[in-house]
Amino acid sequence: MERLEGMEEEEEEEEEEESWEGEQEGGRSAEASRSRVIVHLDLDCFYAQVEMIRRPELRAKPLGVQQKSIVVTCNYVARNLGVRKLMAVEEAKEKCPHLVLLNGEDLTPYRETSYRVTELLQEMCPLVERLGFDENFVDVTELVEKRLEQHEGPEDLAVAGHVYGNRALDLHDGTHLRLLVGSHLASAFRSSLATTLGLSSCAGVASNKLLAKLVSGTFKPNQQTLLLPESHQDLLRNLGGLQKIPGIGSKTFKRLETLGIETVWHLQSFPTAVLEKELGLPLARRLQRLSFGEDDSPVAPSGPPRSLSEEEAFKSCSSEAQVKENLEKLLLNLLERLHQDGRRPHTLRLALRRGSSASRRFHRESRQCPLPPHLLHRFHKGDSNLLASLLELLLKLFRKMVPPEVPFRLNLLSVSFSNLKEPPGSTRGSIGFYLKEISTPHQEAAGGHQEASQLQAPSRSEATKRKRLVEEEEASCPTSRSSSSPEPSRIQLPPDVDPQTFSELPREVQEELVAQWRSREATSKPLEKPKATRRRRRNPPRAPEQLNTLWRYMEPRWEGTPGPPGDSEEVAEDLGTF
Ligand code: TTP
Ligand code: MG
Repeated sequence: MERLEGMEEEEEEEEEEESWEGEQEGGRSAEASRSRVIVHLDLDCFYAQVEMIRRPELRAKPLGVQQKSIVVTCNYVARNLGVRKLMAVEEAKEKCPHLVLLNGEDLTPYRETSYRVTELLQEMCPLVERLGFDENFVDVTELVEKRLEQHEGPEDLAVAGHVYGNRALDLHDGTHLRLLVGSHLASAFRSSLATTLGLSSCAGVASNKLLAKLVSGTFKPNQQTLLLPESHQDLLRNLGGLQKIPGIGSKTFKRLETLGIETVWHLQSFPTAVLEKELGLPLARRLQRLSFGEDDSPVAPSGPPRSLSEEEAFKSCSSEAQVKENLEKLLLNLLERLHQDGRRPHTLRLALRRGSSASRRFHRESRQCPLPPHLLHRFHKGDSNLLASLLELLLKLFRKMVPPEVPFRLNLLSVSFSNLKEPPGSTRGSIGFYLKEISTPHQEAAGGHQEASQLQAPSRSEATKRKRLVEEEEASCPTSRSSSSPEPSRIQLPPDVDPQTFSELPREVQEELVAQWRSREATSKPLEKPKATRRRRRNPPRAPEQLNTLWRYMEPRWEGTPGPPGDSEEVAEDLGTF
């Protein structure tokens, strides 16, 4: 990576191989993963469902959601009439002249609904990982075990939904039994999404993320499928193209094709030594494991997004005036979202994709820079010059990639704010804030700060959820451990803190809290009630969008195909001053 005057130059291959499969830390052993129960949920015709909720009179009509000249999705009424996802508008209208088309270029309603879905799932199970806008993984292993313990077996011996390949379950087999209970939980999740949010979904139940995702679309819409270990190979071999396997992107697919490997079966039976020689040991092993349906990757609970981004795809943008106009539009949306998020960005990034050359179809170039300190404190103050200053920075980044005298033709511009941090002095996102939220009713009443509705003792699931928030905060605000820190168990806790909750916190968090209380004592400043309590409770931590399997959204199937939905997950660094 080359540094240019405080900017980071970065060239990205958009369609990239995903670290789908678990070589990461925290991955479980193959033995343990066999006994897991994972549910994958995918909302039906997501954008179209959101539109039908907004306009119920359209439910029975064929409905498509249009971005530029593409129908990005359509409801199942339209699908029954031959319209397909990602069909050109022209073709969709030929298939279905009565198709109602709604513009879906403003992603706000989809994004908001998407977070509500994840939030609802998190209330039912703490281990939820978002994947894109309309998919979530839930690791229900522990819930299943608890249910089995409580009822000394499953409450209901019938599977909820389908069993892949229509296989019969053996109730003497522990794995079958756990998957059976998993199917009941999946059904409960789906019912809850339907009754609370009015959204229908499909689910897959299997022993790992890969298989749960692969099986969930077997019956659509509004259905679910359980996969028994005995059917793993059938599912994989019936997939068709290797590209259906998340983790095998088009680049890898092409490399495999040149080796004559086109199907799952080919990959499974290809001599390992040759594959290792051609692709290198890690990739070869990873691919072959995927081809056998092996995936140890844990369901990683999603935290708040690490960056917020907006992008615009177009047929052509070839003048600085157009660039400026587009950047301003993107910035306005981003500033609105930042305002809702409450954190402050420290890094600004611009990405673009040039239009013409076929060889650069998937290629984005980007530059980023740290936001200058004088701009940082102007966020969230309705500063009218902020937009102009940011625009100026973006244009400088733009000119680093496209020198003034060089003609250009772009088909995508993307702006993102990353390195998001709570503003100084904010208690909203501090770990202390979350800890205070889980204080006991008695203590809260004594403190007199909380609203009546919050004086209830938190339910177990709420407590778990909040505890997770504490952990997420900790993860995003690493603290250095001081060797001279006092033993947290020996310290005098402030009266508004529940000792039980405190004792359950990780040591680092305890130490940070102690440090906060000490400095509070030193300045004799009473703990203020966090002003944003209500908003934070309505908007729980947002999850990063997982781009790993979303590469397909970025592939410009047609000129002007819209870009990916969602916030990209990017790790940004400060790179000196701009
Ligand atoms: P999908 O889950 O692929 O599609 P879907 O939910 O509309 O339909 P299905 O019932 O088959 O699951 O994608 C989720 C949303 O993402 C979709 O509603 C529209 C959007 N999207 C894009 O913006 N670009 C794309 O290329 C695709 C495939 C989807
Ligand atoms: Mg979907």
